[in-house]
Amino acid sequence: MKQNQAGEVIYRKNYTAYPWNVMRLDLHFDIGTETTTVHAEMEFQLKDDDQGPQDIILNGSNLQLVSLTLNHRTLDENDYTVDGEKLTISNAPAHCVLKTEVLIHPATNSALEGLYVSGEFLLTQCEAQGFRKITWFPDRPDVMTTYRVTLEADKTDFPVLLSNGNETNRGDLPDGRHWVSWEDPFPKPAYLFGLVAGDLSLVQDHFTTRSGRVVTLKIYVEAENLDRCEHAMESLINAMRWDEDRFDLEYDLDVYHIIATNDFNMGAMENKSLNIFNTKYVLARPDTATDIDYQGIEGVIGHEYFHNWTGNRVTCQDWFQLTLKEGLTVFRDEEFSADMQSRAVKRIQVIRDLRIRQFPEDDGPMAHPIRPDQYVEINNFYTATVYQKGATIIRMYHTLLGERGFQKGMKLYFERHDGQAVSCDDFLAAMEDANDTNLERFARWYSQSGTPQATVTDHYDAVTQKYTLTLEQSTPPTSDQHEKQPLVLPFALALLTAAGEELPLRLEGEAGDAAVHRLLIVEDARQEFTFTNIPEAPVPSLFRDFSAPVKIFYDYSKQQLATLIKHDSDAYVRWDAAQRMSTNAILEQCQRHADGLEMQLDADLVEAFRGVLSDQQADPALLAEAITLPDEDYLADQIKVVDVDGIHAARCFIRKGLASRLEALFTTHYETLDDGAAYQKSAAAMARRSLKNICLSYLMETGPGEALANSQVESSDNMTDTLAAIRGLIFVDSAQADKALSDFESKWIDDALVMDKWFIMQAIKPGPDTVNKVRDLMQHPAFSIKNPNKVRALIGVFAMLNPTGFHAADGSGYRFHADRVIELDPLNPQMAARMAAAFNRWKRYDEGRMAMMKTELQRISSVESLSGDVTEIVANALR
Ligand code: 0A1
Ligand code: ZN
Repeated sequence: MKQNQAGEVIYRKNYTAYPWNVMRLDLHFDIGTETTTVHAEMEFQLKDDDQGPQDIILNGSNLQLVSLTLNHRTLDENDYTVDGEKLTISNAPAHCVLKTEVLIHPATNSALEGLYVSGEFLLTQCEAQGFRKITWFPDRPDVMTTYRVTLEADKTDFPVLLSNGNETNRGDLPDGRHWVSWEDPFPKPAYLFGLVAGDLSLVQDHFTTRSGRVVTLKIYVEAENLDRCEHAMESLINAMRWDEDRFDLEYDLDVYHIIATNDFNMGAMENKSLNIFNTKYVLARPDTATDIDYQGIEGVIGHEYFHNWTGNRVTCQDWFQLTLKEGLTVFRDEEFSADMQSRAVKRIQVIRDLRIRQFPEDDGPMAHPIRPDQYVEINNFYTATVYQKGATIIRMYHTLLGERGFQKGMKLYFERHDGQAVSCDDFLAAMEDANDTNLERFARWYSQSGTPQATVTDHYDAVTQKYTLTLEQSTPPTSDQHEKQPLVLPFALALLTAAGEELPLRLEGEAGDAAVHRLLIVEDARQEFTFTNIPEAPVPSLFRDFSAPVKIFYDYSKQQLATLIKHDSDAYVRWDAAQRMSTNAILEQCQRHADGLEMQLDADLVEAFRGVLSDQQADPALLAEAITLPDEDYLADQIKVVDVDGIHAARCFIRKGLASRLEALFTTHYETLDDGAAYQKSAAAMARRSLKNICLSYLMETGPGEALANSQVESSDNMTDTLAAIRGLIFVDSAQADKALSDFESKWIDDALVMDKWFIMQAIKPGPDTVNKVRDLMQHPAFSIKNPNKVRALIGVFAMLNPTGFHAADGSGYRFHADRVIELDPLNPQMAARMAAAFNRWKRYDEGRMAMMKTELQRISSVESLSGDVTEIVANALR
């Protein structure tokens, strides 16, 4: 039975503590691929033992119950009831030991939740509610206990047997079998349980913590991937050191495992000392992984490692508090990446990601606060809102309190709550108390959904030399919430002269030294700030470093934007100014396209880009960001009714125009950066590749591009350059594209991760014909609908990153995609729900497309025994 098929809504306000303490859990697994036998022994102690005997309620899903004993007495059906996913044992004494035996079937588990098979091994995924697919247990994060686990299996098929904590013993058994036992001394919730059994190869290193603990680091992969673990190991060691240096946090066990699997619904999972990773976030070699992949690995390895404190040592009281661990841990991994790479570039990537992925959530049918108030299926709430917006809320604490104040708050949080399951309120209270401050208003960020709009207007009085900025904030109603309140906005700003000088900022009535960069705190719906001694009408540099996650409205002139692009010392503001200028230019042409007028190239944009490309001082990676045009979905978000083809046409027109007007500059850069030097992993080398390849992408629009791309395919010694060149050839429909693709295919046919890239390159190609290509590719031997990476690469990319394909006017993209959601649902409801979300914003399109998308949503919703996961997404979309 699927989770919550009944569509029951769970409310945060109904939280009640579990009445029992679980004193310990002993598990014994008799491992088999077809059938695994699970023995569990748990000791219960009633929290309030003044009461008489009470019921024990346990969760279980798809378990074949063999036996149940309570204090050595075998229970029969008069002693317990099973109702759906709940097992109730009536009138258990205040202290008791419950033993269960169940059978589970890994080989037929295609949902990849609970115990399942991947290649030559078995593994588990328990977050959020997968432990109930393994054995009967109170599967909720506030029930924490210590685990002792014994794994027994055939020694040839399952030489490696792993679980959480330290290995305590092992031995051989008759008939070629063996066993290994594990003990995790740290009490943990069931969602952090992990088990791995099978034939895996090992890469090993060690890290000595500041206090002298020698930690063995083990990365387990399939044998053919042994030469692709170096970067992951280095990232892990860097993460361990960084957490000591920056957060004063040390690792707490003698061993740390990472296991890489091709079959995983998400990126990775932080099981205590037994992290399980999607191979995408472990395996890398210069010829198989791009620079983005390398950065992703560093970030995700960091993320899972940092969970050891923010998530594992202190965990969540209930799933509504998910952002307590996720927002905080994303903030930590962002800071880690910023400290390892270029802070400015990382910041821009994070902001772009938030705008592209999270802002649309606020504007769609699944809008929710970072701490939701209700859900049907918790798996649908592993969202950009909980993760990425959650991280921006943590960043705002950091901005308001400063690094020192923030770290004081963290310290108090751990002092108070180590070993506990707590709520976001506890985190906020620790920040307040450590800093002796009141964050009551700030707490609204946890309960209010939606993207606030900050509208800035200004007035300059040349006579008094006063400059007044007025900031008005409001949050538009969202699908889940109509009334909105003003929020606390950290408002970082500077004022620039037309020549780009930063002016000293003194508010009316202030004396003393004046800083050129100020952090103001906005709390009300409308606030005015008057600055004195301002010698000329300034250019405002607003929400520097994106100090609050808001949509910023200020009516910049082109001249002002040009000043910011050229001179602002804040990388985000510079980048944002360039994005604004490009966005305006593209949307203007989109309008002309709609009006049947000829499109025109904006001369100011050309000059601004020329300026950027002529900057000799700047980090090449920042230049690359600045000249990357906003993507089509972001552009679509800026207009009322999405004009899919108009946006595509206008963006292509501007790209082409820029390419031809600035061909000489692009060429010079390309030639300088394409220096024939051997691949290097450094941040500087990555920065150079990023600028080189964005230049190549422009040059593809003009004469020399094709030849350059062809020779880049030939000479490349790394995947970043290879992919950039092939993608370029595909986009311009080069006669060489097919050959490049088929050479790539023959070379990498046996490599699952690299073949994902091959699928992506084809699924992302703009235009209404791509749907047919995607349909054909589903028959390719390297594709499997059961594998989430393949589904994301081919189906997900087509539906979410290919607007002119998915939204083809004849509805073929929609029909194809709805068929895939329906096909996936019985196999893997979590993945099906993620795919179904492609239709979420159907109401933003023209009537024809709206009607077709609605039809597809209705078709999905009418499928018999549709999972709770997909039902929640589709029902919300149709509401
Ligand atoms: N806690 C993990 C994310 C995760 C969530 C659910 C999963 O399976 C359904 C797997 C991983 C993280 O934040 O990395
Ligand atoms: Zn996480």
